[in-house]
Amino acid sequence: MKRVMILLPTLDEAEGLAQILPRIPVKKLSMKGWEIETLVIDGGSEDGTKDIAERFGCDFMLQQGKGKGAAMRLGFLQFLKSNCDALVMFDADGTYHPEEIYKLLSKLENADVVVGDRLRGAMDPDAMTRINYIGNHVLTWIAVALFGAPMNDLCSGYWAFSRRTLMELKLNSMRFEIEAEMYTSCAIENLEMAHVPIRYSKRLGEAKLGSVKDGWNIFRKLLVRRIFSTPHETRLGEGNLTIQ
Ligand SMILES: Nc1nc2c(ncn2[C@@H]2O[C@H](COP(=O)(O)OP(=O)(O)O)[C@@H](O)[C@H]2O)c(=O)[nH]1
Ligand SMILES: [Mg+2]
Repeated sequence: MKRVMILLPTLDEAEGLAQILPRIPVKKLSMKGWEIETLVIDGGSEDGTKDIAERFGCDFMLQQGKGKGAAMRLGFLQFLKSNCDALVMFDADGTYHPEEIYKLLSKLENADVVVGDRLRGAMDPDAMTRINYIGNHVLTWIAVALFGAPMNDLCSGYWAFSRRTLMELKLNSMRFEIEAEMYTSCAIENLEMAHVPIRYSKRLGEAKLGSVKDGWNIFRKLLVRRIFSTPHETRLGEGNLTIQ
């Protein structure tokens, strides 16, 4: 059996977590040869997220400070300390469908990284605001123009990685620019990126991302990584966990 770590970032996501955890297809994955472990990295939720995570048998870690980017990097570091072979990450807000985990995992056999593609997938009509929809397309287009490597949906939160890939990534993002930096790092390391169309649904609970401010931060990250390809003295698994 191979092992996959499912990494879920949470900030007041009790409702979403309670909805997605029972839907993780444990049996199907086991039949396909995958054992799972689930790690929730929390940014200090005050709505009982921790209770839900523990009730469903997840490992739970409280990050220092806040930020999805810092949380994911902490999760990646935990993954590298574990004996898992692959990692699948997605948001815990009910937008992504745990039933599709195997779709990403199976594609990982022929690629280093697999990205769940919402923009060419099945997007529910109420899943994304118009400004976010346009912003996602524009940022994806800019990323490809700057880095060349194929990318269909830069800000997708549904990714699968092999262990070898995660060892290569060099990241220092604190917030929602983390996915853009994952892309730039994969492009710079010449890693093979594949896409699978996925379904995307309306989130449960309240959004933490501010469209304009976070869109700007993502754009800025792309520009910075075009000029300085790796973070200054920061490498995943070494000095990158200084969380302000
Ligand atoms: N650990 C942690 N998770 C966060 C933080 N901010 C957001 N998240 C989680 O990251 C995921 C994406 O956030 P969300 O508000 O849905 O942003 P969007 O999907 O990009 O619009 C959700 O599962 C959030 O609960 C944070 O500061 N720390
Ligand atoms: Mg979301």
